[in-house]
Amino acid sequence: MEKAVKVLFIYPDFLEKTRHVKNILGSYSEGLASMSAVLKQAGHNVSLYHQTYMPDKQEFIDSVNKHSPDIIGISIRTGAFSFVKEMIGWLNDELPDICVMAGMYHVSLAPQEVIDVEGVDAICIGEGEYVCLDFVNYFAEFGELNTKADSFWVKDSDGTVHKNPLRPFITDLDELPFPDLELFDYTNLRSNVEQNTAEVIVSRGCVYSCTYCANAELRNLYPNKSSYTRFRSPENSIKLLERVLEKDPKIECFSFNDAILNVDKDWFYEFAALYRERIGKKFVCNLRVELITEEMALELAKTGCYLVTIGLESGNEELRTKYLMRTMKNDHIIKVSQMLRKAGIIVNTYNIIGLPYETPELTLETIKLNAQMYTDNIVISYFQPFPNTRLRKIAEEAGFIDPSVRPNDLVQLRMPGYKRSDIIYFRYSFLKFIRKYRKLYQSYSGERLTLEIDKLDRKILGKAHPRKLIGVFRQKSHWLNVSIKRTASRTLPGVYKALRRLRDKKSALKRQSKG
Ligand code: B12
Ligand code: SF4
Repeated sequence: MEKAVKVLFIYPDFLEKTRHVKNILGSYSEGLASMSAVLKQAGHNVSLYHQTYMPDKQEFIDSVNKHSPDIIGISIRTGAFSFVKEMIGWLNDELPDICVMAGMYHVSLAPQEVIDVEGVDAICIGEGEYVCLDFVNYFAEFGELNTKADSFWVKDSDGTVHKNPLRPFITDLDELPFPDLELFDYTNLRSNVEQNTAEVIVSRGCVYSCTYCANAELRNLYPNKSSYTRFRSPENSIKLLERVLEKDPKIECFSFNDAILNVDKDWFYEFAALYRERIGKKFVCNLRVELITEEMALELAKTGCYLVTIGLESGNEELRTKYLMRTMKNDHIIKVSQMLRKAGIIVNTYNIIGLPYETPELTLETIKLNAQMYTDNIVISYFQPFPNTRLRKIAEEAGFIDPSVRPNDLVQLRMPGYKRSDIIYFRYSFLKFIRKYRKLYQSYSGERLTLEIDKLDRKILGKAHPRKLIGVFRQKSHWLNVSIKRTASRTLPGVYKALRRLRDKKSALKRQSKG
């Protein structure tokens, strides 16, 4: 290698709704930390511009200049694309000689859209570590961009784009160095500060093919896709966690960001035994209902798992099977939730609202399924038709994608059966309605239960109900609440954490008393 290259990663870590909020702490990105480790190992200089809000032009250019980079690498998720385009425009105006490369999901799924942006010199499709290293090494040696770099599309000086094939993904994750925790202001990441929790990931990929998920489509880009789901070995995973604890000894909990932590049962049991022996901290993870048995629930609890998140997405079996490619049955989902709660584990669900062909009646089914599961926490997302996903194509074919809708409008589809204002109303009433239906399931049974449920359905769906007005009000009070919590967690972190612990304890007691 001729000389060390200075690579500056830019991580737009803010959402449309928080782009002006300056007191938010940032989140961890395993992708950037992992690429940084590989580049640093080869002797390059890597730094990070971690953006927790959208800067103005001057602040942006000043921040970039502080690092005096040779290459800028921008991470682009779909929701950040419009902001990134603006920033690349600023680079193009003020610092046109710096090479700009981009990577991450939006780049992999909509490469043409990204390479077409004036000022983008190269894009990386799929996994970045070693292909990016080769790209940077070439730059170090020849002082120019390698137009033949694997997994890269590279623009040359006359604007021609060289599109190179994808290199197969890394099959043995143990070969990767541990992620570079020095890249971030690690101990000041949001989850570290607010919950003494470290975000970690010990696998890549997923075996399932949910139609809305960018992960499922990414697999299809690879020549070696049949082995797309990979884990670090149990021993290597434990070493990674030990490393994290050395870096931030006040960590009390791990949050596994892996798609599904127990997808390989043998791996999971071996890992769990080592975890109990050498880590012994609480943890939270994502699981698929099909893979949870009573034995697994007990093993999870014994190992320190106190919260599990399972994807429901929709409570309607037909919509789930036909459009989302998720074939689990509601009865089974309820049974699994009981097993987890019986083992003392908090049940969290992922829910999507505004899916293609969804109607207010179907959203009520999702709400009722949560009520029957006695979920303790929920995550609700508006449906986002990510580029190149199967569900986007379904929405396009149905005519639900209206080109006049702004890319950052939270409600993306326009469907005759579900008004935008109703989607917002249900989004902000979701939790309230779960509680209402849950009360009914607790208080009544048989015919009386059916009658009471019908009554509540009719009230919510009735024409006279001022849903639009209530939706706007609940949306505003939700964000006020979030902002108060955010301020409290910053100004009185001790009190904030103590209150959270108390809340968790209370809900654990509640779960135990209900069995
Ligand atoms: C962990 C995770 C999070 C974490 C961390 C986010 C992060 N930026 O890493 C948290 C909880 C903060 C999060 C939040 C959100 N997430 Co998220 N998240 C994931 C998850 C489960 C795993 C990502 C991961 O760590 N992969 C492993 C690492 C190693 O891979 P990687 O990050 O992709 O990086 C590799 C390549 O992409 C590439 N690369 C990445 N960046 C760059 C940059 C350059 C210059 C180059 C060359 C290469 C390169 O090289 C890396 C190393 O191989 C994925 C789903 C999944 N199972 O993959 C969703 C996913 C990425 N999230 C998604 C979304 C939508 C969100 C939210 C918008 C949700 C919300 N409404 O709040 C927010 C966005 C906040 C944010 N700051 O990004 C979508 C993104 C879809 C898209 N088309 O962009 C995904 C794909 C899930 C989905 N719904 O399909 N998320
Ligand atoms: S199980 Fe989760 S990560 Fe896997 S394809 Fe479905 S949504 Fe994506």
